[in-house]
Amino acid sequence: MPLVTSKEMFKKAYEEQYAVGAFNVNNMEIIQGIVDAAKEEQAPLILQVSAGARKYAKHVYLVKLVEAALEDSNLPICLHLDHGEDFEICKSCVDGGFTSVMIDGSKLPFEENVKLTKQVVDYAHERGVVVEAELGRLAGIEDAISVAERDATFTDPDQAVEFVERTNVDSLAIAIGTSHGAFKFKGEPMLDFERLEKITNLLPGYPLVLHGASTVLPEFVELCNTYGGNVAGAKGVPEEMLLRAGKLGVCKINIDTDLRLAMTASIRKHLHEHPEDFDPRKYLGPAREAIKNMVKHKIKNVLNCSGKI
Ligand code: PH4
Ligand code: ZN
Repeated sequence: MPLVTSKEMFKKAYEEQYAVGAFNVNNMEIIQGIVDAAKEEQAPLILQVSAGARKYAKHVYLVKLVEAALEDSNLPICLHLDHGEDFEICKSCVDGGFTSVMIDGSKLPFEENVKLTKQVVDYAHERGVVVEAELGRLAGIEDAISVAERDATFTDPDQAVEFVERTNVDSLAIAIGTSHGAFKFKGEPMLDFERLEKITNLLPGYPLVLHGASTVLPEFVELCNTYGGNVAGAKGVPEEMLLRAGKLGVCKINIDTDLRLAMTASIRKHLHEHPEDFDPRKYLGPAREAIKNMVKHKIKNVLNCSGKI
């Protein structure tokens, strides 16, 4: 089965009110853990590569590993560039076998974001590749944040419509209160669902994307901390909020931190219990299994996309 774009995945996800998981990949064990989980669950899958992952593992290694995963799993998989910051990296991934790229112009003024996104869309569409863009800046909602501050940071619904119309971009990442990493909220977790509903109503049928969507499950924080780590106070997006978002037009949910926590907790625990081990397979094998279990949990309890291939 060749790589696919996310077009059909998102169409079905939108209609059936679930989300597809987009998991970040950096090495073979992470890819294998994710793909094995999706295979067992018969779930659609997006594997995404950041600029940092490309630098760490090299483009060609990641593409070849994903090709191996396709052959091994026979699943429809979309290979996506996460947070491409300029035209050049997007072009390099389009030319280098990816089926989807993100151009992240969210830090730019609106007009510049439109221009850059349009440039990438034109290049990618001519070559059969789909594009994700971002509008608004990711930031957690703090109890003290004012409506004016929220309006200045989060995605403006009317601007989202104008942005999509002018760029013809295939999906849009929006800011409604999620943020990257393990420390998303200082107080109670909160997302701006009112804003999400407005955007969905103004863009019916259009796939939205949620970045920074790890839940940071307490048991993994505790596991990390028990074996010498320090992620005290980490807090993520509650699972019921993500399920709700999946019913409101969010078709792609990005998860990276939860995989990092699961993998690191497993390695810490193994080395603590087996200080005599120095064969990497002894700790990377269980770490791969931990990734697999985490992804299965996400597919069943957060994305609701089991059996949706
Ligand atoms: N991402 C992951 C970004 C990873 O440079 P890098 O490889 O560290 O980038 O785009 C997410 O949205 C992940 O969200 P999460 O932190 O809540 O898992
Ligand atoms: Zn992101």
